[in-house]
Amino acid sequence: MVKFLFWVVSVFSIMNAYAGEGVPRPWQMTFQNAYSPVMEEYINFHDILLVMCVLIVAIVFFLLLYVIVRFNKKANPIPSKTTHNVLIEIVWTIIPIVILVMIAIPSFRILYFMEKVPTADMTVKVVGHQWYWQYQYPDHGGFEFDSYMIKDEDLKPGQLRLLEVDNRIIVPVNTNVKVLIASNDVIHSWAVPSLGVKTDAIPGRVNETWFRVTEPGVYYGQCSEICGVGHGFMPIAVEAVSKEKFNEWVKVAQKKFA
Ligand SMILES: [Cu+2]
Repeated sequence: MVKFLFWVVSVFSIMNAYAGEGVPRPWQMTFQNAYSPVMEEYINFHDILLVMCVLIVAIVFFLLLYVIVRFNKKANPIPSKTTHNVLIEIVWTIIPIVILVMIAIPSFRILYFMEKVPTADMTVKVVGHQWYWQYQYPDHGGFEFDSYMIKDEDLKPGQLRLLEVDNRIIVPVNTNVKVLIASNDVIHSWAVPSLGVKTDAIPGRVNETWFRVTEPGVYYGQCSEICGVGHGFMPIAVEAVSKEKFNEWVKVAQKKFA
C-alpha cells in the first residue's frame, strides 16, 4: 500500500518534470520544479503530507465500507446497544494527536528554515508600486531600476504573456540572496513559486526573505496580494546567471541605471 502511494507520488513528480523552468504549464497538476533549497523542502513536505492524507482517507473509507456491509439491517438484524467504549475513545483521540505532531514537526522545521536568512552573500531590495516592481542593488553601487510587464501588443515570439518583464531582476546562481521587501503604496506580495518565495510588500515596513537559485534560468512569479486594477499585470521575472555573467551585468547595469 505504502509502496503504491510512493509510486503515485513519483508519477506526479515525473509529470512535474515536464513543467519546465520556473514557469506554470497548462494543466499542470503539481508544483513547479524546485530551484531553491526552500522549495525543495516544500515539495518533500508536500509529498509526505499527500501520502499521509491518502492513507487517512483510505482507512476511513474502508471503515465506512465495512460498517455499511457488516452492520446493515439485513446482515445485523439485532443491533448492539453499546453506547461507550473507553478504549476506542482513547485510541481515536491519541492517534490523531500523534499524526498532528508528526505533521507539525517538519512543518515548523521548514517554517524556521525559510524564515532565517542564512549568511547573505548579497542583498536585493524590492519595492512594490501600483503596478510594477522596483529593484535596488545596495551591495553593487546602489543602482535601481523598474520592472514593468511587457504588454500583449509588444510581446516578441517566445515571450510569455503576462509574465515577461522589460527589466528582469538578475542574480547569480548558488548565492544566498537576501531580499528586503517593501511597498510604496498598498500591500503587494513578491512571490516566485519555483523559488519557494512569497513575502508581502507592506508600506512603511521592510520584510525579509531569502533564496538561493540552484540552476541558471528564468523564474517567473506574480504579485500575490490583490493591489488594484493592475494587480494581474505586475509579474516578476528572476533570471539566475553564472557569477561571471552577473558581474558583467552589474557593470552594464551600473551605467545604464545610474
Ligand atoms: Cu501588487
